[in-house]
Amino acid sequence: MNKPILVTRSSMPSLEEYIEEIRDIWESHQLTNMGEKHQKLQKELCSYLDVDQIELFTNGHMALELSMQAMHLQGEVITTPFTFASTTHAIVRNGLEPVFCDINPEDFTIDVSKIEDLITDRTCAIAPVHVYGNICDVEEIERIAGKYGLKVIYDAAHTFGVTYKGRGIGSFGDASCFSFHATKVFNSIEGGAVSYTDADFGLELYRLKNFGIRGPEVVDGIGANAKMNEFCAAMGLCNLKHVDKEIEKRAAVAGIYRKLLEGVDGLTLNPEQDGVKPNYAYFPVVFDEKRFGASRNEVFARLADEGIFARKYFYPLTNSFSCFHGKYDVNETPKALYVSKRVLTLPMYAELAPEEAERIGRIVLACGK
Ligand code: T4K
Repeated sequence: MNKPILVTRSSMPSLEEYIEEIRDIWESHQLTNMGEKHQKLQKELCSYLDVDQIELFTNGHMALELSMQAMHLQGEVITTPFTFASTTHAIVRNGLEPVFCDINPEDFTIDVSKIEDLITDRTCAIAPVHVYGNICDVEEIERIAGKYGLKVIYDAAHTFGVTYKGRGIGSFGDASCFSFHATKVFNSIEGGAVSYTDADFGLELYRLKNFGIRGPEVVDGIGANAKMNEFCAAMGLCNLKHVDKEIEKRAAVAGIYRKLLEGVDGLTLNPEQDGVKPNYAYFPVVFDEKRFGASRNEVFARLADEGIFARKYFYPLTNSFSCFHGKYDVNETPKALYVSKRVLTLPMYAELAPEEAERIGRIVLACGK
């Protein structure tokens, strides 16, 4: 029996490299609270992500939640339900009302042609999601936000290193929130960051992640604790050195899948977007059962029989979560509903061997007619 293959596998530096990076922590005893590693990672990430400023966090979720809080938003936020729980929860946990917009079934991001119809006098912001590394229509979102005076907070958890027209994706909108979770293209074990340009917003974010402390004897905000610690920052510093190579290896895996599955009747693959440098974060396939001859769930089960654990990211839709007690209607986002019932993300990580990717692709193919 082959070793199980999971949907992803964390990238890690060599043990020696990590030990070397954390060695001086044993001299400084600075374990957390914006130490040297934190500051260094912050600087290096600004440059890698091609953004003005960033603030580091314990995880991508706190980056999102505290970004919304730092903007002092009130009312409704237009977002999509085809995302991880985090996006919707960040809105609701801020006492804001999510208003769900449908997605484009081609690239899984917010359908910008539907945003304006959802704007009311209570709308304060748009929280679009760059899904699987695909970017939203940032230009149209900027136009709409400008016209109606709305804030834009991008969930950029999946778009580490992605650029659009040569510009870092985190430089669009008022804030872009990245995740550096173990399962992401770039990880700091757990971690996250917000990129932004407005210095006052940055100050507010900093205070929110550190108890609202302004100085040793001044606490003028009611903040949380969401600081990245030095061990996570050290992991980030190590992984950052290898991330370009990792993305290259992911591209090779995507190439193998694409060669086998592209053009097969009933299968829709992730698009290649114009002007975008991709990061190959995920490899989603949408299954049209009638044309392909097998449903998403059948392919999922067949792969599992072979010890291959693909995932149904993102099923169910967040607007169907039981925690919302039926408050939202999934039928208002029919395209998101259609995709969530049919999509499967295949295993994707740098160390996935070409022959394993080939085997996975062939098993998927064999499920069809
Ligand atoms: N917005 C979006 C759009 C997101 O996708 C996410 C996170 C966020 C916001 C929030 O960011 P964070 O607060 O998480 O930084 C995973 C991740 O936990 C989550 O970060 C991610 N999205 C989501 C899409 O996937 P699960 O529950 O599916 O993870 P889990 O534990 O089943 O892991 C998946 C596979 O990854 C495992 O089968 C093996 C591999 N793995 C996992 C871990 C934890 C490793 O190789 N190493 C590990 O340490 O949620």
